[in-house]
Amino acid sequence: MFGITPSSRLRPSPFYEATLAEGVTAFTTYNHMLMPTSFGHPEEEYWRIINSVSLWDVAVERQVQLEGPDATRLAQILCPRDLSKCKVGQGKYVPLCNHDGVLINDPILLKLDEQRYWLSIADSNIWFWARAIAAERGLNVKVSEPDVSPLAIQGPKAEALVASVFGDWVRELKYFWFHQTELQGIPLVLARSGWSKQGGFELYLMDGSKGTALWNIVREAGKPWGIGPGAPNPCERIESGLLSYGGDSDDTTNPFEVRLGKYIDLHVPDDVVGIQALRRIQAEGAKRQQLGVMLEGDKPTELGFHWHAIYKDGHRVGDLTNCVWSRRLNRNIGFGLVSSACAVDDQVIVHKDGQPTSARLVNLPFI
Ligand code: THG
Repeated sequence: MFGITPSSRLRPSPFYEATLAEGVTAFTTYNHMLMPTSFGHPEEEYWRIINSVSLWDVAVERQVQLEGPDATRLAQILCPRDLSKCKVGQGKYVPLCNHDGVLINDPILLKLDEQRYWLSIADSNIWFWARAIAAERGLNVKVSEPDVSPLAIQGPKAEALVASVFGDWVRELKYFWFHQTELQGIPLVLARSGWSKQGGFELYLMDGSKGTALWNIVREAGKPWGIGPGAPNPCERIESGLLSYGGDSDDTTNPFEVRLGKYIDLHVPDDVVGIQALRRIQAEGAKRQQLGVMLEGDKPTELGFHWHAIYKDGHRVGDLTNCVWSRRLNRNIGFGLVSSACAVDDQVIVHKDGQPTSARLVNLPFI
């Protein structure tokens, strides 16, 4: 389509050379970096995640490190989820909100030490945010972005592969928990996590010069299980009901609207950013909700990646925030951000360029 002009603002992933060698055919931008999205075989790449094991360059999930005497204080001030029982070695999914209770990121928080945390962020600048909040609150904490780059191993065969490389102890690792370890001298954090519901692990590479080496070790070890290159998959994640921050949310979306209310603890201290607004929103009841949308018709439709208006009984009730052809359901499916007055089984109309398509609201996840 077009080229990309290199610049020092476009930061390279340590796995860039390895993905080029694998034949990467498309990238997206995320956190001022390029993330591979396709290796030219979409169908094969999808079934690899569902049936075997897939290797993803997700170095774009940058780590915002909080370190120092007030790191725990800052982590809690930034996160409207109770972190008081979070243990070293544990990770937690945390919706970050601004002062109005609007979702501004949905990272995984990793507690590395009593005084050191990583926020493994989605696509928005939390480094600026954390520094500003720390400075305004007069906290003694260093906020930085260390040389850390996640490599995801996802799919039902991921555990067997990772156990063959690191040992059987990985089978005991609980969801989002992690261990600092190394592989042939390559320092890394190994976590059970990843943006799919097919199971898997993430290796947080802690030496950016070793990206190709790490990729090749995992690639070689994965051969018996049919490993191949892949990327976070829009079809799998929509079938599985995983949220894409910035894709399924806008600058007014709060966590209650997009099924993240279970990660909000309203009893956290009053100085947690956004908690007062979240208490108010919860008391008043969220005005929108996220439901599945199943479109009529059994042929893939090109709805693209823009939001599309949803109507019910002639009134606009919300938006279809994404839409994809489900290879397992043989239907076009997506997420609707719709009025709280809507309900599962409602018949609705999705409008695209004036073209109406009938659809039904359903529970999430689809599968
Ligand atoms: N890997 C790493 N960091 C990340 C992502 C990642 N940061 C940004 C983004 N992706 C975070 N988004 C999610 C969202 C959901 C989940 C994982 C990453 C997830 N959710 C489960 C669910 O919703 O069912 C379980 C959550 C729970 O109950 O605690 O797994 O991919 N490093």
